[in-house]
Amino acid sequence: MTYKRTLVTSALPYANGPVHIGHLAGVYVPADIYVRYLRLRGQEVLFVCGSDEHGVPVTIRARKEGITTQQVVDRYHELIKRSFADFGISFDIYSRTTSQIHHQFAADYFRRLYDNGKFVEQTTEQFYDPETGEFLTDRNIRGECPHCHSLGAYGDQCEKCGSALSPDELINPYNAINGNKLEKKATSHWYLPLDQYQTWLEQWILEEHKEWRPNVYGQCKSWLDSGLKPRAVTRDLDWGIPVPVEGAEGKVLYVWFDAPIGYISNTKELCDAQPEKYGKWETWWKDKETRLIHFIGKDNIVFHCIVFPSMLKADGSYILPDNVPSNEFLNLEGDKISTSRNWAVWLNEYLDDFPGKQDVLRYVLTANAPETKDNDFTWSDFQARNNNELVAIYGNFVNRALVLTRKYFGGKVPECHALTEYDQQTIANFRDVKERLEGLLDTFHFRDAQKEVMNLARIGNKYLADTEPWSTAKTDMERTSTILGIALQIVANLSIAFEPFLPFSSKRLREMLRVTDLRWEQLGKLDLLPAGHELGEVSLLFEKIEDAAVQGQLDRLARIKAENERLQKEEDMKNWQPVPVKDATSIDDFDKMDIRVATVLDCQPVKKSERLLAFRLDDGMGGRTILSGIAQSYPDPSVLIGKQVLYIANFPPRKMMGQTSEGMILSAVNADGKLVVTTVSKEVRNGAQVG
Ligand code: B3M
Ligand code: ZN
Repeated sequence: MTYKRTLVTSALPYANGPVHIGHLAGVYVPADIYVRYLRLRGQEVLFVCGSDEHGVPVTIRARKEGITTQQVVDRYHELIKRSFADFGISFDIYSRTTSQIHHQFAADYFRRLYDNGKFVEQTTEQFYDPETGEFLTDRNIRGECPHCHSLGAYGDQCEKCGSALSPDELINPYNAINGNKLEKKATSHWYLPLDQYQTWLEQWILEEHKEWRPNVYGQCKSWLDSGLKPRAVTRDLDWGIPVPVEGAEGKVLYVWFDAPIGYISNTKELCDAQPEKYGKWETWWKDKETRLIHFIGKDNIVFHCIVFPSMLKADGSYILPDNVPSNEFLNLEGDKISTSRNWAVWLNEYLDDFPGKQDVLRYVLTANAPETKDNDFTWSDFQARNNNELVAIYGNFVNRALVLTRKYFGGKVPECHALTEYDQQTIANFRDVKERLEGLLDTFHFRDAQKEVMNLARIGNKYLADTEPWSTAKTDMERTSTILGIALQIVANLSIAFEPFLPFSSKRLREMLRVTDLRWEQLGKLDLLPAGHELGEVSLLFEKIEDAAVQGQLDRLARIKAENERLQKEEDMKNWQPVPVKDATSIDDFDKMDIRVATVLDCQPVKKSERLLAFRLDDGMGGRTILSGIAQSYPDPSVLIGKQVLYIANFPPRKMMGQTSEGMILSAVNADGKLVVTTVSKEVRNGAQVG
């Protein structure tokens, strides 16, 4: 299929906090590289995004800060918009889902599907806070995890053990906002019957889009294999787009119904405002000669590959996404990036600490892009890639070529004379560079594409190092002229090839070369700068990043980690509720248990186990070993050596990880979910019985 134009969307970031490096790496830098590349090729492109301002995350932030939700989204919409602009994310429009245009467009979209009978209405029992009269969404319900008994598990997931949960599984569920106990109450909502789109989705995705990234295709396949179920598209909330149906007061459109429609309403907003430049919005969303590409993070795959396409299919007049190049997640110094835990590098703060270094971050995030698996951002790697690649290879090569041309040829591009074998070999590297890069960029392999371009800089840098124009200048100016002539043509190629990745330094380089109209089609040619062309002022493209700057960032993260641990402990203690007492037992039952005291002679982690510690005990009866699953609670088990502990002596011996465990150490489950070994209040004989 050939397309006349490309419509690129990037996920609408929640307006509940600033944007961080994970957003850039996962979604926005890849999308911007792609759009800049298509524009550079002269193609018709529209790049659409905006703030996602409904949904629970923004209301949680508002409650936390004691301000209105509108104040939260107003603050973060502006901050996010400015951050994206600061990093050269070149949207044609960055709008927002609290706009009047979007509210109207999304409500009309819902109503059209409703009138055409595309929804089913269902009544279900939901968790409800009788005191506030509110129904609660999964993220606003917390309780004890049934798996690891952590007390702060959310209604959709336990962050301690990672288990996916539903609110009904939680023990003692409570309202995360005020701690109130919850009840169940009937409520009715409209559902998009995804099961009715199962067959069509299996054909459209699994048969017609085998080219989608394996992580995307695989996730869609597992959703389809598990069988699609109807999905609620409305919620009992007071923040969102009111459901445009009589009798639906107090209900709003589910955020994941309205947000993707934001892509369309933002397009309409732009086209209605500048029809002469962008034409009609329907051309972008309904004309089959438009190619639609969604850039997202992996947690949004089901919404962009299954839910939103089903919404578009239900309407019937829209085009469907041709590809959804989703990235995996970027971690920070080995830990998951988290807005709520402030475990992030915020874009606005990065620029305070590294002013003018947008391209450095763009480069490092692309070099480490989590395109097929989660990846990790470390400050040491950030410094290394800047100093060893951008400064030492690309920057050094450009600076040498320009400075030497100024020194020996008055800043004018010199003639190329007879070429040596080595010159020919160097030039040969550029012959198919355009096709190589197009092959990578057209298939969203931005990490490999950037590496390819940096290789070209490496070739240029090596060419100067090998030919040493600073030496030939002493004896052979003709040779020097050819060397620098070739080097400058390579520099001109780099100003084109790096443009999608490093727009800021590419712009500066074009100014130094005093060229404005280099086009993608010219890539690979080594006649871009005519002999005699006068170059501009020279300055360093990149500068070294010192250890102190990196240490400052690591110190900041250490402070955040310590603060998070303090807050988590506080939160656990505040929310702690003892689990209900078990059913009545009897003294006879208790007497069957033989609990004894023993001294810990040694305590070591068990190899290949993340949970087990091996206790070697002096039990006053010849000694024994007991394996206990408390390793996560005792990172340094040696603290237990010498302590007297309580254990059950008459459990049958059990083989575990190649060792025999004779009994069970008794531990208490603390409020933070950690296990604390029980002991005696003063020394007693080993072997003493506990009653
Ligand atoms: N607001 C972003 C997220 O899940 C979500 C994307 C909406 S795109 C329509 O982090
Ligand atoms: Zn858990």
